[in-house]
Amino acid sequence: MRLDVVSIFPEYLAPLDLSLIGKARTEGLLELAVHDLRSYTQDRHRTVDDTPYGGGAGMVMKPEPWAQALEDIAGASVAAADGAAPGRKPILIVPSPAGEVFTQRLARELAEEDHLVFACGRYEGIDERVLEWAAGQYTVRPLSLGDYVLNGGEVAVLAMVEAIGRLIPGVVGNPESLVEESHSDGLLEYPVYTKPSSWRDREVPEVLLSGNHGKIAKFRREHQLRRTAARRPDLLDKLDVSNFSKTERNVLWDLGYAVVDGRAVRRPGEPSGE
Ligand code: JF8
Repeated sequence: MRLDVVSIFPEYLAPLDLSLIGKARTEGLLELAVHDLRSYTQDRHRTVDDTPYGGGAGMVMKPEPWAQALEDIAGASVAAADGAAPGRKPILIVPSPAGEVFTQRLARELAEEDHLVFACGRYEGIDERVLEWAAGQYTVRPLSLGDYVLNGGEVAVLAMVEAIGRLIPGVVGNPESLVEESHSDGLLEYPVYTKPSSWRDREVPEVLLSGNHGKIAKFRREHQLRRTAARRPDLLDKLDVSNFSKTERNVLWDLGYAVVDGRAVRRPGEPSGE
């Protein structure tokens, strides 16, 4: 996979050279280039922003430096294909608080692509016409990390590249952890413990020391359900529980849920909590 990131703060993307992504890169699983948007300006002051039409606070990123950068990067993508079967358009990911929410499902989809380009905005964002124009050469995806406000796209790109990169075969050290992850799809993870078994008067749950793998699996499943009900009831509401076992349905019942038409629904008057 090829990744290009465009930013006015290329140093901000330095962590991508470290971590597991850095390793994947040196092993040739992933190609990454970070581009300074200012290198695509034409004026003496290397201007990337201007005042907003219609008024209002802050500045907006000018369209032309973006067009120069995105043309250059899409052109290099076509050249790299070098007459090979015409593939898919590269994906242009534009981090924005006004984007579709970036989820694990999206990370899995994007991990299948050949070429992702990330456009990091700053200030009040990028002139909207850039996104319209770029749709000629790219599949444009405005994406949000979540419902809170950052100062620019760089931190969002760090998170997205890590989430996508670790799904590329060979990038994660232990592929078993990916299998386990996809198993527990839609629920929070169970609590984990390590040595010592007794620490500051707190004991590791006895069942985890028992060596009884059936009981351990049941304990972990129960705690996944408890945590999810307590911390993320929105996830339980969306879950397809039609294939849940009697044991799992009993845990849901204890948590104040009944199973109706394959969905977990709150029983009236039942308190919630882990
Ligand atoms: C930005 C450019 C974001 N979840 C998120 N909150 N805020 C942002 C974000 C992204 C880009 C820019 N300000 C200027 C905020 C994402 N993704």
